[in-house]
Amino acid sequence: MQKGMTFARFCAEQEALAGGNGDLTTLLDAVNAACRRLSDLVRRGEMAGVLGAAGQENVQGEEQKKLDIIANDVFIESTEWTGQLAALASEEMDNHYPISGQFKRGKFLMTFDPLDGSSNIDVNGATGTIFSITRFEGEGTASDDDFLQSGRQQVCAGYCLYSSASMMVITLGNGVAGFTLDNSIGDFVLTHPSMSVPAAANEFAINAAYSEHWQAPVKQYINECVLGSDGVRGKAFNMRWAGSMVGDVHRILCRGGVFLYPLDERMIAKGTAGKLRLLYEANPMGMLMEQAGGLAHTGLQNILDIQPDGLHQRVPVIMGSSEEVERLIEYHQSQS
Ligand code: P6P
Repeated sequence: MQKGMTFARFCAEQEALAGGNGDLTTLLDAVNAACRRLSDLVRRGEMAGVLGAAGQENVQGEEQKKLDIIANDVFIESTEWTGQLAALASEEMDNHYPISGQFKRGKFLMTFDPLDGSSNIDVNGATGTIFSITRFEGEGTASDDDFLQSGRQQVCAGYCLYSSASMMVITLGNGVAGFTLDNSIGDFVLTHPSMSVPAAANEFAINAAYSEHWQAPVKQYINECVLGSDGVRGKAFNMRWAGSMVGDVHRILCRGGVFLYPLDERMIAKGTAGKLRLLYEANPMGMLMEQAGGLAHTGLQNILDIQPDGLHQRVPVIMGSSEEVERLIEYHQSQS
């Protein structure tokens, strides 16, 4: 482990390498502080009185936990003052959050999922915060439409995983690095300097409760994995499903695998294109996967190439080890 390489120093060096002037590092320092505050709240849980339902739904129609709302407020409060943001948008807010008159506006837009996997919070399961940063190309105040940029436009993407350890994982377009929260100094230190997804895998992540609704390409892929050594794959597979995209993606970045939240017949009947959201789940995780040598796809299109049409647009998600994603793409394209 490179001694003394803190998150702040890493971001400053990476931004300088990309020709930046330090503004992005100023913003990421604030994201670091937000995630450290959230790590403490998640860790203290019931002792901090933050568990349980909030008694209301978000724009997605999902039951909000108290910590969903608290995390959203902490993230805004920790970053809006930096002078680096034009606006913020989150899973928990119907529309964007403009930077108000008291704070200087900046040239970045940030979308975030303040507490991904929050249904795990009351049972002490893995949760996380996901963030994605793009440039504000407009003049004056930002609008919802300014956020509608493809994943290729991201200047930075990352997450903070709250699990047995709290870890920050980030890319500024030059590979993926992981930092572990060292509580003895109260900061994230570099522990995984260059995260890389193995091309081959023997582990898949999908919610198998919905198997009857899957479309043929996904059914074929999963059935072949389940047949293991006796089937066409000729090797055994394992399954994991964390109930938190951050938890599953982190495991895949560490040891390979493929994560699927595909389009299914239920969604088609409801007229939706998936469960996971493009701007603050699929795009940031997709950038991290590609930067780590993996792939992120819908089965028919690379996720990072999608031109968004709404803040809360949902997309099918297949991401992880390149050989597995390529096989799923082939099944989708040959059956479409
Ligand atoms: P299900 C969490 O709500 C989330 O958005 C992702 O983090 C996670 O992968 C997925 O939904 C879990 O969905 O249908 O298994 O509860």
